[in-house]
Amino acid sequence: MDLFSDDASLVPIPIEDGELAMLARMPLPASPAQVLEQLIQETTWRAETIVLYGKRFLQPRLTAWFGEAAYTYSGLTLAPAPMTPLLNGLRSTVEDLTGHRYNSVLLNYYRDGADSMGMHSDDEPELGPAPAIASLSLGATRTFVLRHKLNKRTVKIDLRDASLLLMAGELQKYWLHGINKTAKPIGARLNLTFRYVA
Ligand SMILES: O=C(O)CCC(=O)C(=O)O
Ligand SMILES: [Mn+2]
Repeated sequence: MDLFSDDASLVPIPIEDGELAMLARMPLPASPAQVLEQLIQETTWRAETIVLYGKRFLQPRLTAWFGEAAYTYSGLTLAPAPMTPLLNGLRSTVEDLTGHRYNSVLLNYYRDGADSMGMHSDDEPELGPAPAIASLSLGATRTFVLRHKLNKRTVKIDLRDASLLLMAGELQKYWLHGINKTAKPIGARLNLTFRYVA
């Protein structure tokens, strides 16, 4: 499958029961490495505790939530920070490229291959029934895994430096997604998911 295009338009990725589209390299205000470094430096990162089966665990990654409203997921409420000029600029490029509006962004910082995100859907009620979620990746390539909730089919997509992935339609209703750990010696990765929270 050819997911790469020279112009700045997203290429649809054929998938049943949802919509996916990808831009191999999103235009950025500086080099991807510079944007990654600035975001890592200027963000107040949090190591959140989650409760699973009555036990407390530290999430295997660092996070930060920017936008107007607080956000609740997995029983965790993230207090919002105002968007920085850099994040506002990225948001406006992502809005132009995807044709959707976003008022919030969740930053996930995967420090190395031991950091991960469990399989989940972004299906919180405040995102609406068919949310458009735009995911910008910076740094080390990680494999984005999708698993269909009914037919259990698995789709894997490499999310490379500066790539933009749009999840839309009924994708969150029918599919789980996540980032597995990897034993490969890899560096840091940042992922920014732009969302519209009602
Ligand atoms: O890191 C990624 O690519 C996935 C992030 C994600 O699924 C989320 O923030 O909900
Ligand atoms: Mn997600």
